[in-house]
Amino acid sequence: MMQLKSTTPATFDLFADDAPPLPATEQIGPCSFVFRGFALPMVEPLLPTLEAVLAQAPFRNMVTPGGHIMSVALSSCGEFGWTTDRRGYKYSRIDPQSGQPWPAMPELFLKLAQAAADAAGFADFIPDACLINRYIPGTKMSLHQDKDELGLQWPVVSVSLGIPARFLFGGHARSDATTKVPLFHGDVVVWGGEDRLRYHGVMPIKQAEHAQLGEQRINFTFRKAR
Ligand code: MD6
Ligand code: FE
Repeated sequence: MMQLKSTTPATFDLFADDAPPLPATEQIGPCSFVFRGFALPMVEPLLPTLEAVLAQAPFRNMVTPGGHIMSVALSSCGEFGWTTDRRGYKYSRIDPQSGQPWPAMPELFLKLAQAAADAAGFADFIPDACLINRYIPGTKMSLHQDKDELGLQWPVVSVSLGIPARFLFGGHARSDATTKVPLFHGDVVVWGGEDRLRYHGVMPIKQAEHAQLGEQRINFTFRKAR
């Protein structure tokens, strides 16, 4: 059979100004989806809500068990927050920086996570943890699995805001091939079921500026920790 010629040149740049619109939904695994612009209808109230959370639990650069300072700054909201220090990674009810419980998860965050999980086939998702990450140009997140949660039957819902990222979605072994997924302001990725423990990461963020968020990318990841 004749092979179909691709109309996409090898050098095609998804970030170019003249790139065609991305499809509304892309399936990147048996139980994994990218929903383009899913969060856009909620962005306007989402940003001040985020500001209120960050006023209570500001971004901080945590130390990994290996002694490295993470380039991505973190905060959390919900019943549990994710922390790392020289002793290891864990979920805790208390923000070690303030000594207070993490800020409650805003209703709007919950609604967004629930709607995206539902669209991916995971009805009635009630996350108890929302990690909030800030990437500035040059920062990255190495390939890893999200496996500190007990609720592995529930998906991870990841919301991207601000400047673009190139998300890497791999397999169940660190050495497995990865798919590069461009993520833009308002995009939501959901991975669960048999894909829940797939390796993933974020390539170094390119210099860019977003009209509302400036030179940064904010990512929320919702999980069921306990
Ligand atoms: C992303 N984030 O920023 C994907 N995982 O698109 C993550 O995979 C992630 O931001 C664990 C903790 C924080 C994260
Ligand atoms: Fe992750």
